[in-house]
Amino acid sequence: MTDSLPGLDAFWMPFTPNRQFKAQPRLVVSAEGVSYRSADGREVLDGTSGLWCVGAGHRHPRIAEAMKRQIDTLDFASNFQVGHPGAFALAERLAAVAPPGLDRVFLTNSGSEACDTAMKIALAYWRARGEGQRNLFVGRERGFHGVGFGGISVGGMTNNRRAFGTSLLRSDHLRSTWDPATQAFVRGQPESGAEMADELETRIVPLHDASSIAAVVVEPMAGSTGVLVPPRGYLQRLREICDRHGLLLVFDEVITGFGRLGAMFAAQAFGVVPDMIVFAKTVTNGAAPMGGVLVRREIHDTLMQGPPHLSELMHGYTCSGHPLASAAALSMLDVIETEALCERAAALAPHFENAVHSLADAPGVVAIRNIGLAAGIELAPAPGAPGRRGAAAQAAAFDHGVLTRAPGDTLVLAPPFVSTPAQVDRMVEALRAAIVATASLPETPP
Ligand code: PXG
Ligand code: PLP
Repeated sequence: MTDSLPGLDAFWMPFTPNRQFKAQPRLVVSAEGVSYRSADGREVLDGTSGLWCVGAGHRHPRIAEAMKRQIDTLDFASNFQVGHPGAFALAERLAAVAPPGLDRVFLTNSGSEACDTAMKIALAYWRARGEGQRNLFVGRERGFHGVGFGGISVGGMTNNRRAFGTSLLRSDHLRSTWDPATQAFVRGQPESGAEMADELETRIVPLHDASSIAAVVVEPMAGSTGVLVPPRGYLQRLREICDRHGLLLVFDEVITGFGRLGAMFAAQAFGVVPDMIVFAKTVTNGAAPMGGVLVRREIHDTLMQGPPHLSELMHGYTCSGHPLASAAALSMLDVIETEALCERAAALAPHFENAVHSLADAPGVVAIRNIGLAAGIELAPAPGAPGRRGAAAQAAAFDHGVLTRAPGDTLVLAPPFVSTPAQVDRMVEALRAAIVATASLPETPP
């Protein structure tokens, strides 16, 4: 198998230390259920659900069948001025499973496009209402909203902004909800900390004035910065403050959407309804690229104006609502329903919680966070080299047969919803082995 692999030089890999990877490549060549097969023939458990996408497990037969049927019927049609039934059917299904009121759907090809789309809808909405001065976005430190210029403006990951810094939109940021002093080994939602939301009302609104704020954009649970779980009541408090000051609230559910927290959306898991929900990833089980925005009907209706022969919103992507992605998403929604995937995720969560918290005594573990089927195990950094231990532990876990993610020195585990308790245990054992193996790294990187 290895002999037939291509050269590695030309592909500039996304969000990857390219030189290090190409010196020691980790390639997977096939997948089934919760496992990959590596190029050297080993089984590797997918502890990331394919970067938070593959909740139903890899190569789900129903999704594969739907996509095969679709490509043999209508391979492609754009949705610019013509349309195909799949995108309409999908939007209708999504509206039916969304929180009440969010029943208009804009489709994109990624979470990044979906974040930028939500931000553009917010700007257009306020202009349509004669409040075009509302152009400041409020995000949160350690928030990730993709890599578009909107997303990095409202995002709070400094490394993602630094190299591009001068062209960003106006933004301000709430503090992150992570408080190591009180939350280090809390299981699930921290009981205290809801008051962290008050900063929106006590600092940000007075500083900028509500009349300049277009929207507040947050992940209900910050995923890519290592699983930061909102304190109980925090999101409710954000909603109340937004209501008091007339601000739009956008939940970025690219990671939490479609079952990760044991409900279709985090909005439902936490009982807080935002004005827009951004989604991607699990909507197609990763089988085709797709993202989108669920929009409160009043926002949509406000924009349905202007001359009838002109687009109401000058925005869209060639592949918005692509037939193959629409077919994949429609069958994923069937699978979520018929296989009760949200319920399965919820049922597996307590076992998962116990398993990840069993790592508390592993060397150098300084915090463990979890909710639903997401967990972050934070390691003490190697002296003077933040991120190096995380990267080494991620590589070691792969050698021990589990794919994990390492933002900084945190190992993230996010198993497919269809994992068995035994598979979760194997994932956690491999993490323990990786944590032990990297407890003291040699001075010079190998
Ligand atoms: N919003 C959120 C909350 C995300 O998690 C995006 C937007 C962007 O989606 P696209 O489809 O444009 O990648 C994401 C993406 C990680 C990791 O290591 C997570 C993401 C991307 C890359 C790595 O957890 N999430
Ligand atoms: N650049 C050019 C030259 C294009 O013609 C288009 C779309 O037609 C785009 C960029 C945008 O591509 P997409 O619609 O796939 O986002």
